[in-house]
Amino acid sequence: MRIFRYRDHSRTYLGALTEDGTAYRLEEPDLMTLVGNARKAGSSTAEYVGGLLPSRPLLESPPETLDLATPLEAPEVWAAGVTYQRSREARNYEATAGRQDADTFYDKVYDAERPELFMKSTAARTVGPGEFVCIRSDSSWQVPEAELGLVLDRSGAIVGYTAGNDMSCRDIEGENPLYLPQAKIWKRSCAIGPFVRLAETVKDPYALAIACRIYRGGEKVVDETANTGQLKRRLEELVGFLKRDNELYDGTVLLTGTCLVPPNQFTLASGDRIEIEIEGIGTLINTAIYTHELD
Ligand code: DO4
Ligand code: MG
Repeated sequence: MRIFRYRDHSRTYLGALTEDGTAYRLEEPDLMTLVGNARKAGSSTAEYVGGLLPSRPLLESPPETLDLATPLEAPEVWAAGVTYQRSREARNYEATAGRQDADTFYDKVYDAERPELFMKSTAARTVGPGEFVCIRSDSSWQVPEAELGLVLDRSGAIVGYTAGNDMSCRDIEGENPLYLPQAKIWKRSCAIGPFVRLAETVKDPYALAIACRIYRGGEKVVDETANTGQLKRRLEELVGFLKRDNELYDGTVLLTGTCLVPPNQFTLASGDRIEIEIEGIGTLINTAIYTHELD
């Protein structure tokens, strides 16, 4: 069972997509309300939503043809870093001018007990499917990072999974790790969606294929694939560190790190179409433009 949101005549609606591809409009305002109602009824969210569907209107068109929004308004998006060997290699490359033999803090964090976790985005900076993501005007080495996103409640329980894009500036981060917030956070530097697959309907979150495709002028210029099976850490481990002495809000999203890095010579250009696909969860599509091109 997957949950999504879409706009229609200046209203935003919640929708549910069943395993057989049938979509329904829901009356509830948001995902976390469904989760709360299901708990009160003593059932899983998927069972609870399944029970609602016979009385809810069927959507004639497939969700992909609707004006999709973020699947939830995540108050905060956090992100984990260097959780895959591929990310460790890429971070070392940008920080050491290509010398792969250096023992960097990226090597250390990959093996350390404490993971790298950072604040990635707020609701106002996070965009949904079909919206523009932005590239910075002061970076000449920018990439999308395709990541599995965990949707959490305030206790840190994983209520669902979504696709996320942790837009990143490799040159700014490579110049000095203290620049990380500038390499990671700016206007529209994060995208999530289009679906949240309810956690209880995902058989194995460590066996999901992830793909990142980038098209320029209609031509595919990046085509990378990986699998969440390559994740170095357990999901509960990442959430456990995020919760420590911290306050989580219902609907917080934790991006779990990237396993896909475009070739080193690649940088995003205005007009690039980015597709991030996670098996069983969905495909997040955004076009990159400079912030000054927005209006
Ligand atoms: O160390 C910087 C962040 C790395 C990151 O965002 C990732 O591995 O996905
Ligand atoms: Mg990342």
